[in-house]
Amino acid sequence: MNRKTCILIGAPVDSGKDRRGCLMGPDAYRTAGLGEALTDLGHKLRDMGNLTPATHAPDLGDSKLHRPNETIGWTFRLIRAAEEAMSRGLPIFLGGDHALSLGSVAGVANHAASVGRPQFVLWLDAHSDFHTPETTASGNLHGTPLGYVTGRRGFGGFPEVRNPIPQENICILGLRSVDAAEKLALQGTAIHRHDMREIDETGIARPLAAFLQRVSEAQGMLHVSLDVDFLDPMIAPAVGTTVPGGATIREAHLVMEMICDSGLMTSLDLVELNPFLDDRGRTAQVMVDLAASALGRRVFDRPTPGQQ
Ligand code: HAR
Ligand code: MN
Ligand code: MN
Ligand code: MN
Repeated sequence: MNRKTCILIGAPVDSGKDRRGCLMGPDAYRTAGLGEALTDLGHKLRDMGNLTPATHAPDLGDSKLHRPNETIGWTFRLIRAAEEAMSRGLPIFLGGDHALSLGSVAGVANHAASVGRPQFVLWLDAHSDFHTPETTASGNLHGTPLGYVTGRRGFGGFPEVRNPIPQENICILGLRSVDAAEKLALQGTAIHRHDMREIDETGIARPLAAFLQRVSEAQGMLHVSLDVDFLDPMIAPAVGTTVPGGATIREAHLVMEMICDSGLMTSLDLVELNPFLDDRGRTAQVMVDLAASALGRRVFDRPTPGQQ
């Protein structure tokens, strides 16, 4: 893989849900050796430290949403951070909960538009995160980033999405927990989505290879958003929303290795790690190892199915 400048952007977003702890994520990734793993692979590293949200109105607890104003502050800040980092290297957003992706994805899409390339998004998650502030039953905005970046209505107070991601440019892998309202909304979309049943039946390589092929043909930019709960809770317990039946270590590394082989990834989110729930750091370590696979480490040194 060619050498990159990896830009670590700590985004200790903890406002996207009730349960606290994701704010410790960026430092857990650093402690688990993310920086060293990337420099060992020959990449250049810049660590921007941990960001803080833009100035925002106080959250007074008078909304059905959990801390909307803090999330709005984070979204403003992260859009700008993403735009700036994209012209200098490959940003890796260290979450923080998945509400950070309202900003990271909207920001990288602005950059892609500025260079005249289409933006694609690979969403690795048990959940579809396609709610809007109007449809969410939980009030947890970490369930809304794909709704926001595709330009769904109902995000009053948030930055305007200047470059919505076209639905057909999104692929979700790993689904196994989708709310009724989201399911209904997704049914009318062109978002590519593959649940664990399909992955069990066909393998994870087939839908991923088809998606990467489309990104490549369109000469697109590829943002990868890796939610800890994409993984099975037995290998990745440090997440507030565990759902049994997730990806195995082997499936997850294959996804990352195929992304690496494609040479297409231009930005990455590592989200939803809650170190408070971890078991001697092993979830942080798995996430670091997966990021390393996406950036050139060969864990299982064998040809990728479908590319032999
Ligand atoms: N769909 C549920 C909700 O909106 C759960 C969302 C959970 N999201 C995450 N990120 N953990 O994927 O509340
Ligand atoms: Mn998510
Ligand atoms: Mn999830
Ligand atoms: Mn395995």
